Amino acid sequence: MHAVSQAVVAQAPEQFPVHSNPPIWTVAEVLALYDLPFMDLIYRAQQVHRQHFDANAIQRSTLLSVKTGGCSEDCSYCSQSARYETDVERERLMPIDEVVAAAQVAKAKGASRFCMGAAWRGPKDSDLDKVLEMVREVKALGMQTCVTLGMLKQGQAEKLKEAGLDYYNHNLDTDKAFYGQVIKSHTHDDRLDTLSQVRDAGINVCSGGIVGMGETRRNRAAMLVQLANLPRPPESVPINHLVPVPGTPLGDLPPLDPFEFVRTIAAARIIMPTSHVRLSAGRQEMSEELQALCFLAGANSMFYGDQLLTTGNPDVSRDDALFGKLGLRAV
Ligand code: SAM
Ligand code: DTB
Ligand code: SF4
Repeated sequence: MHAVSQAVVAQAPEQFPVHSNPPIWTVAEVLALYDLPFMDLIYRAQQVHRQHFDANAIQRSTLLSVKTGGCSEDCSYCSQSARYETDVERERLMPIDEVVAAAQVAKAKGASRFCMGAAWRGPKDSDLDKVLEMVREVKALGMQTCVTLGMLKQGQAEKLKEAGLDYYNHNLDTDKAFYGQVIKSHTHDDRLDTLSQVRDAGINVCSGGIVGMGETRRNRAAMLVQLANLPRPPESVPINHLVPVPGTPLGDLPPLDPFEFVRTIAAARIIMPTSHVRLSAGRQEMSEELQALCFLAGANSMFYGDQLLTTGNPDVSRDDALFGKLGLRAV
């Protein structure tokens, strides 16, 4: 059975049927969560959240783009695809000492994890060797390490594990049924294949998606179901709001209704009760009140640092002030 509190079962038993263990979620069940009155949904998400986490603790990761732009892939949202005219300049793989210096700054500011991103379809073995060195050196600073390098070939995940990598980020990005409308150069199954290589190598899985790309609520629910029903749910689930980037095909999309965004966080929290749910891209465009609602809905991780990969993130001073106002603790 799903981790449903007795109180909620008593309120709406027909919506939350009994399941075998481990739970397999259906899209209909997750749509039923989305359909709950907002207050009931948030209450339920808080109950689940508090069963598994300290509700006042937020994990903070800092991102660094170690290889920017010029990517071969056709992802309609991405500033770094070589197929679109955006303001992002193509850069070479960053020297290791610069990466380590950035990680030291992130650690001093209070990030527990350092996530290095590369605009690749996947790493060449020669590039991977340099990333392995970055992982070793960042790990030696006492930080958790994460990389996001695209699709992996056989054997690459094992090398990352040997270097001490803690997390590999590889997002499903959207529902399998909507995937081909947004990403044209690889498939949802390709993404799943890399995720299973990462899992098999014993690396923690970080996988989530983007909302606000013109998908339907059903697509959002289906994406969450595809994540929750992986052989093991990801340890970390980033929920990104699309950052519309001028020059990309999705560059002028209007934002998703904020309550729909919060509902997505709450649904993720309920169906992946032991995962960290990360309030990810799009936070710069959110009010403090909306971010607080996301934390109330069960988000317990965020990107911390003035930059994401190529777009902005709230200044650390603003985030520190928000943590102070809400009594949140960084972990
Ligand atoms: N190239 C690798 C890959 O695609 O997995 C790693 C880097 S890629 C930029 C990492 C993730 O950033 C994407 O999977 C997507 O979820 C997110 N992302 C990229 N551009 C975004 C945007 N404009 N708004 C929100 N999220 C975005
Ligand atoms: C994730 O889910 N979001 C991060 C991280 N994983 C790599 C990236 C967000 C990128 C936002 C657009 C940009 O800055 O280029
Ligand atoms: Fe390349 Fe990743 Fe951007 Fe797609 S999301 S274009 S694979 S950097």
